[in-house]
Amino acid sequence: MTPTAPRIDAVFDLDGLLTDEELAWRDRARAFAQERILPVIEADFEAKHFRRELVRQLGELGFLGMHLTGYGCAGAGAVAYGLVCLELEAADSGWRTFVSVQGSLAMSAIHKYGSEEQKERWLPGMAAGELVGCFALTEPQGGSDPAAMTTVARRDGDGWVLDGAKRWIGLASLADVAVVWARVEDPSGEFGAGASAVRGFLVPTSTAGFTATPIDGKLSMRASVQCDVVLDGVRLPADAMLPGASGLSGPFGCLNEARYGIVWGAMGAARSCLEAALQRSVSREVFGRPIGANQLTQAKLADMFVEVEKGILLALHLGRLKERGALTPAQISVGKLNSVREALEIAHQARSILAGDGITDAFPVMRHAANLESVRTYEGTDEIHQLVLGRALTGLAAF
Ligand code: TGC
Repeated sequence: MTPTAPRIDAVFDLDGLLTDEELAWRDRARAFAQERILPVIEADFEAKHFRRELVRQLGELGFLGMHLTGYGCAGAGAVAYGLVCLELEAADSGWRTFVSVQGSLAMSAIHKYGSEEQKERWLPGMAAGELVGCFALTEPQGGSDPAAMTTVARRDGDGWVLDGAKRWIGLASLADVAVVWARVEDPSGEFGAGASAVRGFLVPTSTAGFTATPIDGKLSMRASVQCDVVLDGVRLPADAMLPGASGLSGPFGCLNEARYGIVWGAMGAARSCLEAALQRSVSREVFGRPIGANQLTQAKLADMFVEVEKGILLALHLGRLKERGALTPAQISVGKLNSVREALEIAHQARSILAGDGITDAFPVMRHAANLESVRTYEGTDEIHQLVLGRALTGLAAF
């Protein structure tokens, strides 16, 4: 018998659980990943290069804000969006991150909370990939506690002046518009329930006082862009505020969308690692036979396969809940925690099967492992999601 690596998605009939439309979205994303990202990703990761020219193609394919309706967005279902995230992240987490930041964070914020004028101004161009958005929530002291935000928005005549700093803001140096979350100094209570409510502002990045500087020295997400942002006396008109968001539930509502995409996306990175390990296990011989013929290797492959399949089935279940409008933040925490934690473990197991070759760029595994360290940290660390679940289980908040 000639050893060949089987297709893992044929072992467990996932396609049978998807509609023809969902499969078509999945296939378009897989083709884009294979034709546009995979041929260049190792070089881009090495060179710390983000391929801006692909953004329009993502727009043409309908992937940007694809789960939103109207304003040039595709109006696709949550499962279709998840499948696109999975296929992009199977190539590189940086590209799934791009789609998340643009669609789930920046566009979702405008779509959920924006005025009609704000939606008309920004969303069609963002859906087409002509305009890029970013989402400025996290501050330099850390991302886990947005309630400690120090960026402020002060009234100035009819408008606003923003001062503060943000960090780890994806796409900020490429962006045309930033969704900036700031604490409004509002003693009159006119702009929020409290004296210092958190509100969102749409900041054209050409506005004086807005600067975004890419963070260098990253050993993860090297083919994408994360920035330090400084807001130094940024003057905005009165209508820059998002009218529909008051308080932290505003940005958290967008984080829910992005975390949902990660539930699927991380399983793409995991699948890529498993495929690499599986192929190598039948082609690499040690002690006179393929390493995949050894029981210890098979045990690793079986465990990796079980977690990939479980993770995708969980993502699918959450997606179906989301399509029914029944998905809760605690359920999203289960998915984000599980997908990223298991994807990292799968990457580590795959690396061990690849042995020394596993640390090279001949295989995608170390790149995925490095990227997943970022994914584990952003959009709520493992610990944050454990605390969300701890609170849901006990009724007691431990933060
Ligand atoms: P608390 O301050 O008590 O609650 C504030 C309000 O928010 C509501 N809320 C949510 N609403 C919707 N969805 C959720 N998931 C929500 N979680 C909380 C809450 O009901 C309350 O509403 P209201 O109307 O009563 O004021 O916050 P909490 O105690 O519920 O939550 C604490 C904790 C630790 C869970 C929360 O702070 C948290 O999730 N922290 C992690 C934040 C995080 O994920 N940071 C990473 C950001 S990554 C990012 O910004 C983008 S990275 C991508 C890139 O740019 O590249």
